[in-house]
Amino acid sequence: MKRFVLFTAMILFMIAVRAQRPADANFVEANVKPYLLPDVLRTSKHAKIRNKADWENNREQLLDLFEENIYGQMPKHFVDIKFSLVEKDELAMQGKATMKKVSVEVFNRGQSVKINLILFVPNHLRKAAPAFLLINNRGQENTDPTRRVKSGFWPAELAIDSGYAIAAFHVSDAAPDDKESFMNGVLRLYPEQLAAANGMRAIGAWAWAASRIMDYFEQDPDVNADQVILVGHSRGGKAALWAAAQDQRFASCISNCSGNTGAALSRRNFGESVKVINTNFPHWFTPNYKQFNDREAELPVDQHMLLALIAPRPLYVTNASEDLWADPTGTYLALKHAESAYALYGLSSRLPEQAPAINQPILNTHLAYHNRAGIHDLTIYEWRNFIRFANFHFKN
Ligand code: GTR
Repeated sequence: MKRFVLFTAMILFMIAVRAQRPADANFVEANVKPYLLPDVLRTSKHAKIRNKADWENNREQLLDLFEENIYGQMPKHFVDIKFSLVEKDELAMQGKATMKKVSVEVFNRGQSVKINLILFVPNHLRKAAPAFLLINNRGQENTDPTRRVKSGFWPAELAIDSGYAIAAFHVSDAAPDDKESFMNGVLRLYPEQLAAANGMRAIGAWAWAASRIMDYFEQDPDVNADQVILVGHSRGGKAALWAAAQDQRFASCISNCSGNTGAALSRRNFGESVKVINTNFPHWFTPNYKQFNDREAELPVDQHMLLALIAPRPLYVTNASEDLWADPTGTYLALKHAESAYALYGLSSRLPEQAPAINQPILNTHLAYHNRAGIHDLTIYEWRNFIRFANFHFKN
């Protein structure tokens, strides 16, 4: 009986996954049509960006283009924010770590929303710890505060042993990942967004929540708020990029297998397309984005410019070799095309012309990359490399 239920569930899951992948999606490199990317070093008025000052002057305009057309507005104002320590265990992980559960409650318009943070900090460090913050888009069990469940998605012990704090919040606190109920979170504080064609939606709300966790870190002496590395997988990786592009307090960003409207170029139209993502997940992006279904070339931006907005901070994007849906080649190219923004800060790139071989990470640089052998996932392989990357930037 149990087996039958499991088998049926698997078949239903496979049908659901298939349903999202239209027959006309392109998975053949030779079928990618020629495309022209907007130049990272030109303003929307086509003025040349020559140096760091020009770039920084144009930052807001570039962010506005992403807001207006893709991710929606990012409300900055709220009436109050309250941090409450809900639980603390100074002897977590056999005494190696201190576990804190913190509720971050934000008030606006007579409403409040609570983002629940789970945080482990290493006990052996005598100073504030650099920290990984994961935007958790999978099951809550992946970030089990009791550590009875251990998961490669968020290997807290590995981070602690390596001298990092590790934290997570669940996307459902900020915006349920569902087209009927996504508004039951952050958007209760900003109901006007729902009526706006450039209004915030779920991915924007997750990114907004990451910034509120940053507000908390800024006043927790156990965490080094100048060394917070924001991590997201897939849809969480899209939100991580958007959050880090907006909020320069994030010292670094890691976007894992984030694919379409994450780290992959939209104009290649390889794997998932803008139309497919807007159809399957209408609650992720702003209504304006739907105008670009089958019209990627008309977007005033492409995703390499979102990556460029992270400059000069260390950025790491990844792929998995079997995850063609997320377009590994288009992801690598987006990273390559972000190089010119980093160069304005005197940061030369170590990325070769062609993507590196599978399982050959490029780590000790501001633009890091790997393509792991296997399927769409966030695994211990990723985290071992994330820690090497973080050691290079924050421990040297
Ligand atoms: C897929 C979606 C992708 C990616 C992924 C995930 O169904 O098409 O854009 O976000 O979900 O979040 O795992």
